[in-house]
Amino acid sequence: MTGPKKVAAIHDISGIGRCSLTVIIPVLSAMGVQVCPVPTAVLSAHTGYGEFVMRDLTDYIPAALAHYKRLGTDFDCIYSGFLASSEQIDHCLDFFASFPQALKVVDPVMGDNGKSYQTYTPQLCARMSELAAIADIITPNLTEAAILLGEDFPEGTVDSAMMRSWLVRLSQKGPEIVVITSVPLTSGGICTVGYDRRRNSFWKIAGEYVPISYSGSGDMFTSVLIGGILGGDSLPIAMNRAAAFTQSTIKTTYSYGTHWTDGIMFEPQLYRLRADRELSDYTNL
Ligand code: PXL
Repeated sequence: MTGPKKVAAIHDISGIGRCSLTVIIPVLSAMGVQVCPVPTAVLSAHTGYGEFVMRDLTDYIPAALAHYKRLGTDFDCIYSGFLASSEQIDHCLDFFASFPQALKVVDPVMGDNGKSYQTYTPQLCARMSELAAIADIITPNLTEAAILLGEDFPEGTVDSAMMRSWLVRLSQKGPEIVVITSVPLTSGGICTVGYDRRRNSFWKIAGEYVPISYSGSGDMFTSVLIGGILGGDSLPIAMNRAAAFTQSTIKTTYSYGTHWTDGIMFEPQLYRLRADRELSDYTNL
């Protein structure tokens, strides 16, 4: 009887390349969740293109927050992602603090494949841990997990014991739930691993290796995860839902042979987010 859940999404909007808000809005909307975008920057194309036009919206965020407070707006979830400046960390902290009832999700977007994104300064990366510390849920990929822990990016495969230790160490920084994506486990495939501190439970979703990493895959994963959790999923079911949809859209994209910068081709599959399906492909980690 309360209508759709409402998420404030603090991310950039990039004109081409399918990532951040151009993925988050359709995915969460398809899952019956209302997205209220709080853009951190407008880019002609995501940073993976190398050349792009960018307008930093650092001043916009506190002004929008002040407006929402005057209106008495409420959100069920605040979800932050790609940031354009280290001052935006302070603005996100204010945003999260202003809606204490909301689920706090931080995707600590900083890099992929062992490298940080072009616009991410060492200062911005260093401050990302302040946001992770106040979150309920964080969803780093393996590169971002390494940066948050001050570890080197692991080359080659990693074992389950090491991932359990990384999950616990990340959770000790604050968040009750930690999910790490794009993990090449020694047991095979590219896996998603998760930890729920309250239950002391570790989860793994096994995934197939696809030899290209499309932009927007992380935004897709976290959006479906949030849609699942707001809809009442347990953590392993939400991880299963998010990993299965992301994997299937990655395989759709791969079949067309498009360039990775074109991003994850989700449009043909969007309708499937509304379909009921059995989700039992998780195991203990
Ligand atoms: O998907 C992460 C992301 C979001 N926004 C911008 C990016 C990237 C990754 O490259 O460049 C602008």
